[in-house]
Amino acid sequence: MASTNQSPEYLSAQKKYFLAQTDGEKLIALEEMVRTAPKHKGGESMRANLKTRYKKLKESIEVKKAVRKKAGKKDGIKKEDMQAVLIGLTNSGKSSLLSILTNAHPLISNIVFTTKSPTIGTMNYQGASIQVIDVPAINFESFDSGISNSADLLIILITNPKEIEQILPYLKKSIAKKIIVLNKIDLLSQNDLRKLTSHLQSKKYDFVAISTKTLEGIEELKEKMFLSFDKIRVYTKEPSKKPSIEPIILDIGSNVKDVAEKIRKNLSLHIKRARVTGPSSKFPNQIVSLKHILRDKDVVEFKFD
Ligand SMILES: Nc1nc2c(ncn2[C@@H]2O[C@H](COP(=O)(O)OP(=O)(O)OP(=O)(O)O)[C@@H](O)[C@H]2O)c(=O)[nH]1
Ligand SMILES: [Mg+2]
Repeated sequence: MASTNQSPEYLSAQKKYFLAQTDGEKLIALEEMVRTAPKHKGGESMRANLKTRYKKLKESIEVKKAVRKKAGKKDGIKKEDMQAVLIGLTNSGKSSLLSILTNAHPLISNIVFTTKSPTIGTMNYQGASIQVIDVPAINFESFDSGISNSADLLIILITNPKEIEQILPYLKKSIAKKIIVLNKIDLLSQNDLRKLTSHLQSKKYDFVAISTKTLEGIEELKEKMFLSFDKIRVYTKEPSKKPSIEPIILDIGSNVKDVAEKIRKNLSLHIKRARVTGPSSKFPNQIVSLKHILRDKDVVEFKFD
């Protein structure tokens, strides 16, 4: 382009183009460049080139707009009490993990950027219902940072620790807890796995090593996910009967009264006596007051009047 004589108007448009911060500004500048480009015969190819660039940019802006519009619909995703979002580069195994953790059936493929829009699944874990969302790869154009900014938990899927540095810059606005998940460990030698694990340990990451193929590490991941939401599982029982299989899920810091109220409103008014066995009790079957603060995996025995 430098070989053609250019007008001051063209040069000023070109400057605007290089200084443009957004695609929109770039498009305006390009349009000005097309308009002010030399009209003489020697400028033909340059004009054609500028027109192509203009057309391509316009198309890409339109595509991005359409994608954003669609992604905006994710605001229609009803955010559940416990929500986890799967984050990672393409092919890290996000959709594979969603299909294992939940009832959802997302598209899984080794073709890059398979997932184009969010897919939601529900993970039932020991009585807790956790919403898990599979989203497009973090560096894909339809990735919507709104979703990672509002999530409670981000599961960062990687196949190599180097990917963490690529991913974290996209998550600067996120206040969510983060669990690093090293996937595809079935493809690693014992030695490589040991090396990667000790590297992640040395960085003090909260991490789990898994394989969606062999299911190694999946139970550990589920437990970590549950614990990250700051909830507790409390099992209830009646005198001389076995504890319930399904726990009651409560916020950390909940007490005996909260358990009864969660079962049924005003039920706490009918408690004659409560006993606790578990992490919060000094000894098994400790008689406690309604204000006794419970811990994860406590068993509470109620006697009602
Ligand atoms: N060997 C092995 N392959 C896996 C594992 N997890 C996923 N894969 C494969 O990796 C490829 C990509 O998996 P996806 O789950 O589609 O990856 P993704 O992160 O959703 O990719 P995008 O949607 O493109 O962002 C597929 O061919 C999977 O079968 C694993 O643990 N071990
Ligand atoms: Mg996917």
